Amino acid sequence: MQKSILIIGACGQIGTELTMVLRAKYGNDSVVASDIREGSENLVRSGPFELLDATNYAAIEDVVMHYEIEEVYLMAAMLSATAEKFPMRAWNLNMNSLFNVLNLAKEKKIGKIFWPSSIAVFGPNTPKEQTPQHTLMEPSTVYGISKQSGERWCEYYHKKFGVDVRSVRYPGLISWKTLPGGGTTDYAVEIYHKALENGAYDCFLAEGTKLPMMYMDDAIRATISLMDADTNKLTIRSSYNLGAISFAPEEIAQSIQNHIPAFKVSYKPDFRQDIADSWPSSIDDSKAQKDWGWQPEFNLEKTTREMLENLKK
Ligand code: AKB
Repeated sequence: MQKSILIIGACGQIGTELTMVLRAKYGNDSVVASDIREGSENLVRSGPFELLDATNYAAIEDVVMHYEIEEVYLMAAMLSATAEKFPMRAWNLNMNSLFNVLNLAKEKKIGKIFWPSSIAVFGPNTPKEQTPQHTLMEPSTVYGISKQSGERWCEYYHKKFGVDVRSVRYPGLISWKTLPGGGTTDYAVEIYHKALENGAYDCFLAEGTKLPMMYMDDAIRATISLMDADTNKLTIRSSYNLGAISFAPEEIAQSIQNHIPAFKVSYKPDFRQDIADSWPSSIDDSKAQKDWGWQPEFNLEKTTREMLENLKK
């Protein structure tokens, strides 16, 4: 099936892989990648690419009209750790970019939106284990507040204006193709790079900090499955809980030591510890399983094998 797709924030950790998977699925010319800066050569050269500021409504509208875009994946965002340093910039980027695409859909200029939320919508008073879909949410970070507000707006635009917006609450994402930037869960990517480069890693989170995580292939599959799902089956228009694996730094370290026995980890928690402490340890994603058949395929061992094999190359 042919359709015209725009990815905003295509050069980031998720956007880079999502663009290539969607190009393989729908054809290179059907998937327009855009970002505020150029990304990898492969991404920029393999199909249409536009320099685009996600906060500029007129610029997005121009691209949408020019390419006759039907679906938008809005992947541009400032993540948790950076957002604590630049609260107003984070709020402006995370909220204005969302309003831009919601309003384009309200005006029927685009048909369907994917917008990523995060486990950061939960806060210190949320039940930590098997965090339910519907529960107490009092996020204590700038990023979490923006994502929770975004969820409310998505649901509102769906109910009030019939906007077809779909979303998941991503856990920490682990990938080898593109580095994450400015998140609290970034340690779970850095640790593999450092294990191979130096045989040692200074972890910025403390032992015992168990967080929900996911290998990127699972995250991309979840995103596309949700976008392909029958609209009548979707019961959540804020954002779906999405789970895969949960581990603490010493557990990922152990899984690396199974391959690199001499690998050493030390723990030097910094300001990101408070952010991590406010987030869940594991996620109940039964709604996503029931509504659109979500099932993860990567456990920690499989993730570690993939990461080490690919990074070694
Ligand atoms: C972050 O750490 O900020 C992100 C997230 C969990 O949304 N990876």
